[in-house]
Amino acid sequence: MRNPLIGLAGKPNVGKSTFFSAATLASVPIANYPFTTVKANVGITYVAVDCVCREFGVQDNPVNSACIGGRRFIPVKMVDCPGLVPGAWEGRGLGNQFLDEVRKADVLLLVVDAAGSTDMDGKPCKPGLNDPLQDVAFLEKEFDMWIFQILKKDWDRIARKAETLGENIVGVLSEKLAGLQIRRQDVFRAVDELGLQAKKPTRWTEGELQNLAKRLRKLAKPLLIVANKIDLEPAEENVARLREAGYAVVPCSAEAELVLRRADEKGMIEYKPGDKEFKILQPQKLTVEQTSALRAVEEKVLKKFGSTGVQEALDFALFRLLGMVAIFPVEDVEKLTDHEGRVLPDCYLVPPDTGARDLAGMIHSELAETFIYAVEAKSKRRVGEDYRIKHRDVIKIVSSKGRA
Ligand SMILES: Nc1nc2c(ncn2[C@@H]2O[C@H](COP(=O)(O)OP(=O)(O)O)[C@@H](O)[C@H]2O)c(=O)[nH]1
Ligand SMILES: [Mg+2]
Repeated sequence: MRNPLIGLAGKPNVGKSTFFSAATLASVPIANYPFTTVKANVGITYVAVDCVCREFGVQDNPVNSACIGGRRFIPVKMVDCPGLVPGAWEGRGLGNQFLDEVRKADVLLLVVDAAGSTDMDGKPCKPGLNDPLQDVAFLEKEFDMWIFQILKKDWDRIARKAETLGENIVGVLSEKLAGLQIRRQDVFRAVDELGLQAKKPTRWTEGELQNLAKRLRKLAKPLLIVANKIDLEPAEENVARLREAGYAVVPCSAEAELVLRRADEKGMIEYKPGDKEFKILQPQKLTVEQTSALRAVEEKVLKKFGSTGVQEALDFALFRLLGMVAIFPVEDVEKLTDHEGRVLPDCYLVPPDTGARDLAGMIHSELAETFIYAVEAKSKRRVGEDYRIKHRDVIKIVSSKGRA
């Protein structure tokens, strides 16, 4: 089953790497490591859902994920992309390298310095001097121009060939854009919404190609604004301005999350990602500096914003923007166990509108072919292949083969 990839993008110095370090700090040890090769800038982070263990009143034995205080943490991959500067699409800065990383992402966390303490090129400046709204505008333009440039390359030849051979332009474009995680259904929708289906591809104007690029980017790379550095004074007003402009925004302090996770890792505090508070375990063991750093996080971030925003941003990206559905497969719907008797061992993420047979195929291709029906454990109801998997469903697949 293909797990989604979260891309961290933004200007230099806005806090992407801090966010990455905090989010990938292994506070959640998992036995069954699902990813093999991991590059330096690719890490494992977790999205969290309310586990079903409490609803069923059982003690679970998580395998592919972790259950902490009733929250189930599910691993997903995240890539920290090199910083983007204006003109990256033309190769400025680390432009090409950047775009090569972002190509594979399914959803983007656009990290901005909400305190306005970094200039357009990512150099530190006095807080409040830079406008994060302008950053968002330039970053969106970079993405759009990048896709536009790919579309435009060889366009005349491709358009002529498609017309001559009577090929469907949606198919041709989908092939061209496949490496960017742009799906055929996105291409179809974008072409349709712009009324381009009725027009010969050789007649599509440059402006129409630009609009198409923009539309495709919005469909295929949904983005969440991570308004970072909210611990600094001018940030709060900018968060409001970003929201007024219609963006999905999560206020965030990556640095605060890093402080908390490191303190938790060392056993100084008890803190679970996403929490609105933490507990100091052994106050006498903390230095004065450590205590004051923790108090600052409490006062400037947690009390004001309800959390550091790191976990919230990850969860928002996967569950709200991508509409992913968390599902617990089991073999025994009474005991909620797998074939080894482990209770609610796994939690998987599946795309929206996944059907019961699709799910069977994601678990094991053979299971889709021999699928008979499924059982939804909360209602103990038998459901057919077209049943749409719901968020936090517990599902048993029944097949003619019987699964090994
Ligand atoms: N005040 C504040 N500074 C932060 C925060 N997150 C990151 N920084 C600082 O911003 C600077 C750039 O961070 P870094 O993660 O390297 O940014 P990147 O270039 O986007 O990867 C560093 O000095 C960080 O300590 C935050 O939440 N609050
Ligand atoms: Mg960095």
